[in-house]
This record gives sequence, C-alpha cells and structure tokens, in this order.
Amino acid sequence: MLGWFKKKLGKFTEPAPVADEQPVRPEPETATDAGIEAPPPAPAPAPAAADPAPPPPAAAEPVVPKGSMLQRLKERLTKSRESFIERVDNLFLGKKVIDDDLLDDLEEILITADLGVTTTQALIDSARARVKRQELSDPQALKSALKQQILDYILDAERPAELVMPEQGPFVIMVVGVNGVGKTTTIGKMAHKFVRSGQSVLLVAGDTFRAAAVEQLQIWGKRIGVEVVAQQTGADPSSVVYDALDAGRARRHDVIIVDTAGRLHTKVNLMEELKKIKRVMDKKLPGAPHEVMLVIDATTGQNGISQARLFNEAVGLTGLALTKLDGTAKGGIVVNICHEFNIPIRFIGIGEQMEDLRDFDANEFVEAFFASGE
Ligand SMILES: Nc1nc2c(ncn2[C@@H]2O[C@H](COP(=O)(O)OP(=O)(O)OP(=O)(O)O)[C@@H](O)[C@H]2O)c(=O)[nH]1
Ligand SMILES: [Mg+2]
Repeated sequence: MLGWFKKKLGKFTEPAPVADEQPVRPEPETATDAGIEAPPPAPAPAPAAADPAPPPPAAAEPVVPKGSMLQRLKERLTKSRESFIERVDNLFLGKKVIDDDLLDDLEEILITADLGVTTTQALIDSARARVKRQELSDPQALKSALKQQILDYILDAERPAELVMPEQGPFVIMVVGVNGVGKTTTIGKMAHKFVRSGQSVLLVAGDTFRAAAVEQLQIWGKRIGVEVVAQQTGADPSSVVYDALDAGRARRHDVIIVDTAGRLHTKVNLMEELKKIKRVMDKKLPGAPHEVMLVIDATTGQNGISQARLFNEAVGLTGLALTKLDGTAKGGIVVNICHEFNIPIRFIGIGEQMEDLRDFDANEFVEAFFASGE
C-alpha cells in the first residue's frame, strides 16, 4: 500500500492488508441526501452512509493471502480480459505464421481496447520490425513480445515516479480532474490508506463551486476519522487552501490532501483557478504541492488522454489515479497513458469499496491484462 509514498518516507509502517471492508456507497449529492443530521429520504438508501463508521483498527482486520490480490485484480479486469486478450487469443488460434493480415487484425484489437493510435502504432511497428529480423517466429512469441513491450512502456512511465518529499512539514497532494471522475472518492480512499499507515491526514475542501462538494468531503472525513478544512460554498478556493496549509502545519499533519473543482477541462477559467491554487500553495509552503495528482475515469477512453494533456500543461502533473477500471472493457487506457506521458500511475480504482483503490503495480497489471480467462 502506498508503495510510492512509503519509498520516500522512512517512518512509514506497512498496514495489514484488508480482505473486505464495508462497501462505500456512491457519494450522495448533499449532506441532507446522505441522512446526515436529517431523517433519511424515502425510499431510504443503504443505511451505511447515514452513520459512517470509522474504519476498524488494522490489527482486527483479516489478512488476505498475497496471491489473492492478483486474483482480485484479474476478476475486476474481467471485462478488459474478455475484450482484449480473448480477442487476441482467438485471432492467434491455429495460426502458425505472423503475416500482414494478422498484424492488421491485431492492430484493430489494440485500438479498440483503448491503447490509442500512437501507442498501437508503436507496438505494431516494433512487432513488424522484429518479424522482419526473424526474431519472432510464431504468434505465441508475438504475444510474449507484446506483453513485454507493454510492460516496458508502463515501467518507463514509472521511472520518474520519485517524489520530492519535503524536508520538514506536511506532504501536500493536490488532486485535480474533470467533474465526476472520482476525485473526492479517491481522496477519501487515499486518506484512509494514509490513516491506516499511521499518518495524520488533513483534507481540504478546495472545491467550493458545487453546492454538495464540501459536504461530500466532510462525509468522507467523518467516515475515516480525519479533519476537514472547509469554508462555505462560493469561497475563494485559494484562500481556503491558504488557511488550510497554515492549519496543517500548525497541527503537524503528515499529509494534506486538497480536493479541487472539476469543471470541464475545456473551460480556461478552471485551469487559471488551479494555477492560482498551486501558486498560493508554493507561496505558503515553498515546494508545495509535492504531488499534483490527476484523476482520470478509465471509462472515458481517449478523453482521458486529452484531459491528461491539458491538466499537465496547466499545472504540471506528477501522478495519476485511474478510476472505474472495473467499469470498462478497455483497460488499454493504462498502456496508452503510460506510453503517451511520462507520468506514473499511482493508483487504480477497481470498484467502489474502500479497498478498491489499489497501488498501481505494473507487473500485476500486465499479468492481469494478459491473463487468459479461466
Ligand atoms: N465503479 C467505480 N466507481 C467509482 C470509482 N471511483 C469513483 N467512483 C464513483 O464515481 C462517482 C463520482 O465520484 P466523485 O468522487 O464524486 O467524483 P468527483 O471527481 O469528485 O466529481 P466532482 O466533485 O463533481 O468533480 C461516485 O459515484 C463514485 O462512487 C471506481 O474506481 N469504480
Ligand atoms: Mg468531488
């Protein structure tokens, strides 16, 4: 858990892995909808959100055998597997040689699996060159080469994953992304991981545009037992952040996670707002934010790529979280993003349960992506 963070922070302690925590309901629109300080609406949703229980202590949590983590990822990526690897296997079935037709069909499969034109082209060109050099004799060898090449792309993107940790003071994470991608949910899950690892966390409600945004973060704060700094809806997000960094430093929090608004990325004013927030952070706490994390919804396919480009130009991304991989048949977006950008994927979201925010592991992902259905 939080391997990318742990590497840098010596005092980090590994929490016990969790088997099954309480499912986390999709975030309600308003605190009232959630039943907080108000009777639950009828028909009443699952009662869990009305009284968010703090997570159980790590020691009481059941331990999952290591192998089952990979199994779980495989299960969650079933849709990706069916559309991608099963199609590849069907294509290769009974084929003895690699010819142009086979490569053309493979190209189509890769594109429809959301690997994108540029990444697909690079993979096919490399395969073609190796066939020409007679390095790949049969389709099974091609499949292995493809797997290796994809792993290399992902590992390449992980190389700049080193974090610049502050010498002293809190580690500040600014979370950005268009609306609905899962920023607030990811922040809640991520904060939970930090808490379980013994870090003291402060959440900052930097999304002051949308009426329910502050309440949504506060619900998460209650659920996982962490403090949330917020002002009223409509407040200047930069001033919320300015005050929050003061509070975070004064109260000696280890980690400060800032939620931001997610208006459409095509609207220039959001980008200007985010730039301003970032500037304010650096002014208040030189070097902050130490991580600018873009959340991308994997089901949006190529849109995710253009979002990454625009946000990267505006605020300089240092990490990515890819959510809703459980809801797409196109896990190839992971490969595409890693190939197009040298920005490491920190987390993948593979469901709505608390534990479904997973440290991204290149090897684990590629194994799951290439695992044949059983
Ligand atoms: N299936 C699935 N759903 C997810 C995942 N991550 C988030 N969600 C759901 O996506 C929806 C939107 O999540 P939010 O966290 O509110 O998204 P946001 O980016 O903060 O949205 P705005 O505040 O409107 O910009 C919620 O219903 C979440 O439960 C995931 O990994 N898998
Ligand atoms: Mg939000």
